[in-house]
Parts: sequence; C-alpha cells; structure tokens
Amino acid sequence: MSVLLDNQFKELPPDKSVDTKTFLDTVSHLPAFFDCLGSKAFSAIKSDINGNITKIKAVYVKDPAKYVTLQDILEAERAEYASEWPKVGATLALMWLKRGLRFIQILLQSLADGEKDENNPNLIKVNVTKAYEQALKRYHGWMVQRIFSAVLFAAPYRSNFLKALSKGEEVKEEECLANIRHFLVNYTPTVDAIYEMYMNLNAELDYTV
Ligand code: CIS
Repeated sequence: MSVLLDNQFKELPPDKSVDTKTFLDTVSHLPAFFDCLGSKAFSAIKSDINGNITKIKAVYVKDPAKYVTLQDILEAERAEYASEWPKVGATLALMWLKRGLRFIQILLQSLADGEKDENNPNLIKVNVTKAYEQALKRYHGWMVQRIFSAVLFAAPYRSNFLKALSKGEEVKEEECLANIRHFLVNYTPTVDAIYEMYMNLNAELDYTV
C-alpha cells in the first residue's frame, strides 16, 4: 500500500469549499512522512509544517460549528483582526502551509510525469528544484535559499523516495507512480482551491523570510 493512498484527500464539492476537519485530518499525516526520508535535514521543515497545522487546528477546535470550512476561518479572522489581517492567526499559518502543499504537489506531479535528469536518473534534484522554484523560492530571501541548496544534498534517491512512499515495501516503479497520480486527483484541486480562496479574499502576501 502507499502512504499517499492511506491519506487521500476527499473530492471537493461543486462550490470548491474545503471542509476544515477533513482537511486537518488529512494533512496531519504529512509531517510523519519526513521521518521516512532518512535525514535530520528535514526536521526544521517538518516542525514548520507541524506548527502551521497546530495553529489552524487550535482555531478550529475553539468552535468547530463556526469554522466548518477553511474560508469560514479566514473570514472570521478578517473581521476579528482588521488591519493586522492577513498576516496573523490561522490565516498566516494556512498561507504558508499551502505553499508547502504546492511544493509537494509539483514534486509529485513532476515525478509522475517522468521528468528526470537523464545523466542521473536516480536523483530527484530536477523535480525538487522545479517544485522549489515554482512554490517557495520567491518567498525566501538569500539565506533561506542557501539553506534550500544545502537541504537539496540530503534529498533521497528517487528509488528510496518511491520506496518510502510505498511504506518501505519493494513496489514496482510504475505501480508507485500510478498511486501518485491517483493521489493527485483530489489533492491538486484542493491545493488549487485554497490558492483561489486566498486570491479571492485578497489574503495573499508576498513578503520574504
Ligand atoms: C548560521 C546557521 C544557521 C542555520 C540555521 C538552520 C535553520 C534551519 C531553517 C530551515 C528552514 C526550514 C524551512 C522553514 C522556513 C520558514 O521560515 C518559512 C516561513 O515560515 C512561516 C511559518 O510557517 O513564517 C511565518 C512568519 O513569517 C509564520 O511563523 C509561519 O508559522 S505560523 O503562521 O504557523 O505560526 N516556511 C516555509 O518556507 C515553508 C516551507 C515548506 C517546505 C515544504 C517542503 C516539503 C518537502 C517534501 C519532502 C520531499 C523530499 C524532497 C527533498 C528535498 C526537499 C527540499 C525541501 C525544500 C524546502 C526549502 C526550505 C529551505
């Protein structure tokens, strides 16, 4: 079985609203995956993502009936924080979490599309770099960009990465790629819907860290 298929995202309703509880239940499984990657280099990333999820959850559990969808949270915080918003609360946490989710989406899509460095087919550097450039780089100052370059050296081999996604089992590459494609069917629209929500609510910020 695959880690991805164990934690699949649900199909979105026609209005593309994202149910907060379902979303949190699904993304909560993500951080544990970093432990399978075999390098301590990922622990800062894991804890950043964990922090985002914890922050959104903390808001949700205060009043689940009020925060049924992610948009309910953003709208309530916009009213609550006024001029501080959107650089505050769960709105800020989800703003960053969605970038990490976009990174993962582009990385998995690139692997599923068979993009590789023909001279080093067992490296995922090209896939990781593509994901980084499209999802995160513009939000990182030079220091964090340098940290990324260092973390890139700890990136697992393609075969080990696919094995980790298959919970350590030896699975045929084609089967693993099919699982990735299956996972992306609901994952990609969910990430897209969150991006669209930030755009519609004018909640996106482009400062760098
Ligand atoms: C002098 C020596 C100094 C050494 C210092 C070492 C420190 C290590 C720091 C590592 C950086 C780790 C990445 C974290 C970056 C965060 O700064 C950044 C912004 O965070 C946000 C918080 O989330 O900042 C906000 C304030 O402005 C808030 O605090 C917010 O938290 S809140 O609101 O909840 O309180 N965050 C990011 O940029 C998001 C990074 C997401 C990365 C997702 C990566 C998924 C990886 C999937 C693994 C697949 C294997 C791939 C192989 C290689 C992966 C490369 C990973 C690239 C990530 C780049 C990170 C540099």
